[in-house]
Amino acid sequence: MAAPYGSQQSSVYPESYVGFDTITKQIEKKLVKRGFQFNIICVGQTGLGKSTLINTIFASHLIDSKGRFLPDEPIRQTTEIQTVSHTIEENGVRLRLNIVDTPGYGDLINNERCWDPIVKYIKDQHSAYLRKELTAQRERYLQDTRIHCCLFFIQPSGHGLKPIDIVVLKKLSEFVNVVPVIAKSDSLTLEERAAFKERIKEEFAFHNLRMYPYENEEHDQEDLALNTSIKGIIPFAVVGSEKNIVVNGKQVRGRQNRWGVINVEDENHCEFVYLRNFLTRTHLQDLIETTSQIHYESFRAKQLLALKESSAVGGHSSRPISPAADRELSRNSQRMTMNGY
Ligand SMILES: Nc1nc2c(ncn2[C@@H]2O[C@H](COP(=O)(O)OP(=O)(O)OP(=O)(O)O)[C@@H](O)[C@H]2O)c(=O)[nH]1
Ligand SMILES: [Mg+2]
Repeated sequence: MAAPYGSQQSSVYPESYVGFDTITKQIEKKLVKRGFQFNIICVGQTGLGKSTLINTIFASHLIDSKGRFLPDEPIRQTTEIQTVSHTIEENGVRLRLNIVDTPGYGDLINNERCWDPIVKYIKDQHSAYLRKELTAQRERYLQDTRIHCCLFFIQPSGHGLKPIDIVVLKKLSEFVNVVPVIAKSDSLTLEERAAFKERIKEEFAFHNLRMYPYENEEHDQEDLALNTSIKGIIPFAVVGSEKNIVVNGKQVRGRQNRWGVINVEDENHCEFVYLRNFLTRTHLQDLIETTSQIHYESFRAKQLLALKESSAVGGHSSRPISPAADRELSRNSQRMTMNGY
């Protein structure tokens, strides 16, 4: 609320001032109080640095990656889907960031349907939200575990996408906003990186793979310009590291090689900072909104339609709304049986 009743002074507010322009402040205050939740999932073939990048984003050792700190340590590998959460606060705004780490796929003898658990996990979050939404006495504010962004890791081969990646990307992009990243991009020269990006984009177009951000009629000039510039960078060429290294007396997150240091946060070395800005500064709200309005909406519509059809076909178990509705329902199901549905 802007000011207590009776405290407005005529010298401050003109006669004609009604005060509905404070609605933006009122909404902001309510939203800030509630806080925000943002859910990301990392998907890709095994050993591409998913767990390491999550660590880099959180800048602390929260998830075990395959990286070894001592030579005789055994190799660590992500073996199950696991979530790491952090609540970040900036100027009074609370953001709960959940990053879901997934086991890498593609290193088994039979890789058929090895991506199923990941796709199922994403769908399950939609189902859980739908179930909560449909309960008779639903909560005022539903906890949102739906995945807002899927970071898809591409091997820095320089050649193009692997057949398995194309299959997985096709599946994922039906349900979630997919943002591709080139993993371990320190292995590519600048020219190789630029050529690889172009090749990957051509493959997306050729295989009709819909990557985020999407075209949207509601976008104004500013949104369009922002998306055009971000599409020029995607797939982000990233480098991850779990270590801090001292460069010129300053601690930086980086990778020490025989010939020097790669500073993860240096824009001349890799595009990690662009990815972080994209996720937290420029597209956070749009990723959440697109999940809810496009992916969840289409999932919801399909589920409810299937539910309606199954109750229309088999449907005397559910209680009719009224005798007339019941007669209509049985007429419809008779008609459907006669038509061979
Ligand atoms: N050169 C280079 N190596 C990296 C990078 N990121 C991670 N690594 C190394 O790659 C190895 C695998 O990293 P992980 O983060 O465990 O990979 P992952 O994708 O989580 O592996 P899975 O859990 O098996 O799917 C480790 O030795 C990391 O130190 C990178 O950006 N560049
Ligand atoms: Mg891992």
